[in-house]
Amino acid sequence: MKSLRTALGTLVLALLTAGCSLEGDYPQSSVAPTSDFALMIHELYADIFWWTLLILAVVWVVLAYILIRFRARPDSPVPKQIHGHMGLEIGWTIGPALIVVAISIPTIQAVFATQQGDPEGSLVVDVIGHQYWWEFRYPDSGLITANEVHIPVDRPVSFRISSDDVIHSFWVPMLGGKRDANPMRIRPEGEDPKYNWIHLTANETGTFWGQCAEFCGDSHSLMGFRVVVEDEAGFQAWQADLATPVAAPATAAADPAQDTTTADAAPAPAQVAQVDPLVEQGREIFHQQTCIACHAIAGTNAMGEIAPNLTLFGRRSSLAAGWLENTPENLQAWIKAPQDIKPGALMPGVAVAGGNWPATNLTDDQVEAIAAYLYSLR
Ligand code: HEC
Ligand SMILES: [Cu+2]
Repeated sequence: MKSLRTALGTLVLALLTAGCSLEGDYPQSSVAPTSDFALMIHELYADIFWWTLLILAVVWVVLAYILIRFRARPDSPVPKQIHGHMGLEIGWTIGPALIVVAISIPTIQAVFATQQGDPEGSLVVDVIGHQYWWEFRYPDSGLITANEVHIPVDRPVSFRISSDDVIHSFWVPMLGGKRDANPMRIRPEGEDPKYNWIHLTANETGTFWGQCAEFCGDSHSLMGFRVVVEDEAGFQAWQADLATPVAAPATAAADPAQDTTTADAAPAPAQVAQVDPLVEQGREIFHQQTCIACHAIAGTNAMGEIAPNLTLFGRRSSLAAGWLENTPENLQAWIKAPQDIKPGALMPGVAVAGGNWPATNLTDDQVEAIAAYLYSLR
């Protein structure tokens, strides 16, 4: 009786926790496909799941029958021994082998289908893994961004995946993946670069979360990114904005609260005549600091190529490769002490050296101004 109660309690607990995990917003769900690629894998998974469940049900019914029908009764004789029964031995070897073959056929088909070449007219996006952030390049337009990549809905996209240091793995659970990012982009003279590819067509707009899925160092688990799937017009507008040097004209930092409400709806940069002195001050400091040795902002003297490109940075929803919400406060904390937020981050802080550059020794006021400036890049 006691064990029955324990068993029931465990079952209720299991159902409760399972129930909880089905509610709410799970941006890294791998059972909510939003692209042809993800759907193909999901269908394969679901098919195998239901067949497995059917097999399980058959096994349980047979097991229950045997347990009850042949249970030991008082004075029952020793049952007939069937050790080495030829028919049974062959049956339960061939049965599972057939099941494995049945599973492998659609699996191998899916493996080949997801390895198909570059579909005609697809948008190629270079995905380059770095410790611990993601770079995205559009070879057609020459545009570069980081940690938040935009793609159009209903149009084939080919992610060309590689790495600049160690092995990473590109994974956007709802869109598809995962594929290793290998450091084979830059090859010795005479050898071709090697890439892994993911070809997919997103069929829903929205922001999808991605994550590095291959252990790559201290902050591997903090190496996320976002994929923003937009309609064609929104995507074109975003690309046009990225191509226009946004830092050159004095863009006023409007009220941040107001900015967040309009950021998604109105992609055009706010052309406000009024100038925020804090932003101007931050602009001046940033462009005189070591920041520009590593970071680039289109149209300015910041042309570093070894750190996330900060063009339109203020529009990103996340900071530090998908790890923090992009707010002026978080931005200040990051500029002050990146390693406190991401162990091993290759960027110097106010008091600690990083990425082979000495500590910046910036004052709190300077950091606040730089944060205001970066946040105004929208
Ligand atoms: C040695 C090169 C280097 C220097 C100098 C440097 N950074 Fe960075 N920065 C990085 C790297 C690398 C990252 C990515 C860190 C990560 O996410 O792991 C980064 C990330 C950032 C990010 C977050 C970008 C994103 O998309 O999440 C901001 C903002 C930033 N740096 C601002 C600054 C500012 C401001 C300065 C100057 C005070 C500066 N950086 C100086 C290398 C550098
Ligand atoms: Cu990683």
